[in-house]
Amino acid sequence: MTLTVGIVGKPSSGKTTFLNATCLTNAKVSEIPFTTIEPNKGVTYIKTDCVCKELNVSDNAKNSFCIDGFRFIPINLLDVAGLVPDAHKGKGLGNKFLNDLSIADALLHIVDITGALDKSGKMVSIGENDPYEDILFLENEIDLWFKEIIEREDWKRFTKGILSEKKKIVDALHERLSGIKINKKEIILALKNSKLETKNPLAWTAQDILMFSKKLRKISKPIIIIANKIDKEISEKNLNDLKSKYSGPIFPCSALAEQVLRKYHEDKVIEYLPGSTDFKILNQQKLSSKEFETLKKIKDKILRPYQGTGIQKVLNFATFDVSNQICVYPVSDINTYSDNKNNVLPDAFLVEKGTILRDFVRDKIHSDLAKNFIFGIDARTKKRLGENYELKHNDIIKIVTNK
Ligand SMILES: Nc1nc2c(ncn2[C@@H]2O[C@H](COP(=O)(O)OP(=O)(O)OP(=O)(O)O)[C@@H](O)[C@H]2O)c(=O)[nH]1
Ligand SMILES: [Mg+2]
Repeated sequence: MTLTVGIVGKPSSGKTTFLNATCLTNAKVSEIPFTTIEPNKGVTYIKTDCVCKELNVSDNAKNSFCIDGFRFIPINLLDVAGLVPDAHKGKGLGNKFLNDLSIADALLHIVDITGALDKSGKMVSIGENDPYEDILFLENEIDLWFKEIIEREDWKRFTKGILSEKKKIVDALHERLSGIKINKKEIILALKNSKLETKNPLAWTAQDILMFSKKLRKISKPIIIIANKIDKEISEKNLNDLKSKYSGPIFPCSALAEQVLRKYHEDKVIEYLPGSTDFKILNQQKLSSKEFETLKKIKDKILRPYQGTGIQKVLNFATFDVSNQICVYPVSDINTYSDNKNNVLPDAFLVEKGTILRDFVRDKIHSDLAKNFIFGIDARTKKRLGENYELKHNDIIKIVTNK
């Protein structure tokens, strides 16, 4: 399954702008809170050094694309309605729409770093809202969403059922949580992290259930913090304030700047590769002096000091660092690195670190092929790889079957 990243945050923080900028979609954006109600979906690309550089070949990418030696591999993005404090009690749009995020592997929290929006997304004077509080309330709402799914107001009945049917707690929880893309490994780890492995589920207190929900949420839907609207005057100061309160990684970002750059690139006015710290003007005549000034400002105030608009950086972080993905290139010919139609390095797949060759063939190549699978060959070393071989980042592999 393709990696899916969900976009969350309070109303008007810039979630849809982020989606539109990176997926080149046209979903509705406005400064009025709760513009988005139904989720918006898009496809975007993570950027990684392509193996074509190392092999010194020119490639013919098919399931992805390759520009200047960078391979861009698709992932899914999902933008949902804004979340406000006490959404779990029905405030704002409530939290029913969180179910839209069930398939997400990680969450991007778009924080309005200008501090000019209150918790419900209404405009207030600049700096009046503390972005740190936004981080806290949003995390809490997501954790409570997990808690609701886990206990469903019938914890006693649920746990009694486990005991009488002699089901294991892991299996019972897995059944309950299967709808939000959670596996048994994650449940076992969350039980361990909340020190509830050996405690009788019947005796779990409300505090225990909440602790377990928090640990499981952290493991299965980790939240990455984005300080959006970094283009505004006040943002740098607010970012530094936030860094002094919040110790985790924070990605400064301007969704708006990315959108402007991508639009001019599409129109062939500039050449801009997502994730770059610069762009090239191709056709200055098409730019009014005001537009030229805007682009100059983006370069001087965002691209240079922040090393890009922040969007590509955070997508890569969500994919490689948080979701532990690696990149694998299957080929048919180990000498030319091509498929059977002479396409060189046609496909690049993202798989989770720790994936073994047999599962890769079944899930990414073809489930039928997996039945006839005999072994793999490492195209670099020409060595045979067994079905339990653990894939490594940038492996180039031929799959050998008995058909
Ligand atoms: N200056 C600046 N404005 C931005 C940026 N990103 C979004 N905005 C503005 O913020 C406002 C809200 O943007 P949206 O993308 O609709 O926000 P949202 O989070 O999807 O809002 P809801 O759908 O209502 O929850 C719009 O006026 C955007 O133009 C940014 O990076 N910089
Ligand atoms: Mg929106």
